[in-house]
Amino acid sequence: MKIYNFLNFLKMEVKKQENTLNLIASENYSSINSIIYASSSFINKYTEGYPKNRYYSGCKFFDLIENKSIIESQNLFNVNFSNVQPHSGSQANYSALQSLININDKILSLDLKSGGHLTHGFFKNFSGSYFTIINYFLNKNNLIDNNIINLIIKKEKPKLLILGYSSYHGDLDWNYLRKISKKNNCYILSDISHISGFVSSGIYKNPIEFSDIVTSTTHKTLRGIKGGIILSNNYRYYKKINSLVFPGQQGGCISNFIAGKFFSFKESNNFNFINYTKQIILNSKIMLKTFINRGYNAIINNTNNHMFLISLNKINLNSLFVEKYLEKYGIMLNKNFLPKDNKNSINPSGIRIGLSCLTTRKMKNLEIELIGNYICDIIEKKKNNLFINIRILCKKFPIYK
Ligand code: DSN
Repeated sequence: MKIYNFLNFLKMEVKKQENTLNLIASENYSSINSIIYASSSFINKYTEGYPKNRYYSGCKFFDLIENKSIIESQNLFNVNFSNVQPHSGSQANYSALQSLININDKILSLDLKSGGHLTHGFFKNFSGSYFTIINYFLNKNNLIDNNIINLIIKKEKPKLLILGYSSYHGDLDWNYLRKISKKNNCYILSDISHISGFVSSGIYKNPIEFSDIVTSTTHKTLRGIKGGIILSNNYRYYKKINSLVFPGQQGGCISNFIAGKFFSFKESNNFNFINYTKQIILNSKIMLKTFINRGYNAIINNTNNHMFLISLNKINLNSLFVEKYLEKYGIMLNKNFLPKDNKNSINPSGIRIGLSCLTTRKMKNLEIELIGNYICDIIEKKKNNLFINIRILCKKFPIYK
């Protein structure tokens, strides 16, 4: 029997990450400091409860860390209350939804194929089984349309509207949607998992102003350690959120990851991070333009965030093949549903492209355009000698120096 050496797995993963151009929109690279905190001795500590109110002894140093993490996240998002304990974005949504509404209440959310998320009402997810879900869809220009949402809210009277998406690269009028929701006694939960880096850096208007609760992951454009957070300005919701996270849903929090989150909140709160997030959007626009110039169809011909969707329908390419074929060359992206997609999730009609990782590697205009053309050349089978060019590029722009 072959004996595997665990250290080799680790080395192979590190090598793969360094040698791969990563365009997966939900990923990014945490900083070394956040990783050091996340793998610190807090890993050994059980910390059920909240600061100064724990179910185990010996939490006094972790209390300091969790308090710091809470304060850093509150400063970063300019919000009164924050819970930093959710293990993930999904768990943040689980607790947030139940803080605002009751089982079987009606939720209005964007359909999954149009860019929504599993936790926004997919029938196999807790959200789809605990609540009554009605969906809104994109308009004929593949944009979120205030009038469509307005009409559904008036007709269906949902208790809660979910805003914030997994694969939508258009704009959203939070202000208007808040007004119509308020008029119809409908709460707003904003899931900013994908765009929280743009919110924290002030490039986007802060949805906390227009939402009852905001949830986010901490590891996408925010560039932190993997996990979730829940934010609110309302003390009553905050109390409910806390008890729904612990003991409602989770036992002990992942103490070491909360230490890692603390460091990443701190690192995101400075001028360099603002420039970094601006560059992500610029890179995203450049890459999208490269695809359009090469004759590809985008779902929307512009992007205001870190990602965009490309349709493979017209060029008759199979997204599963494209994903796997590019991986052989050292390029990672993911196959993705397109609005009104009639294919299945194993082989949907599009690909999703995200620019956070390449921007973290400090790549700019020249490299981004080059990589966009490489991708087109590879999938069109125009060139088969690009493997070495990709390796050289990766070497020139290491993730960790
Ligand atoms: N699947 C991830 C995303 O792309 O949004 C998060 O769950």
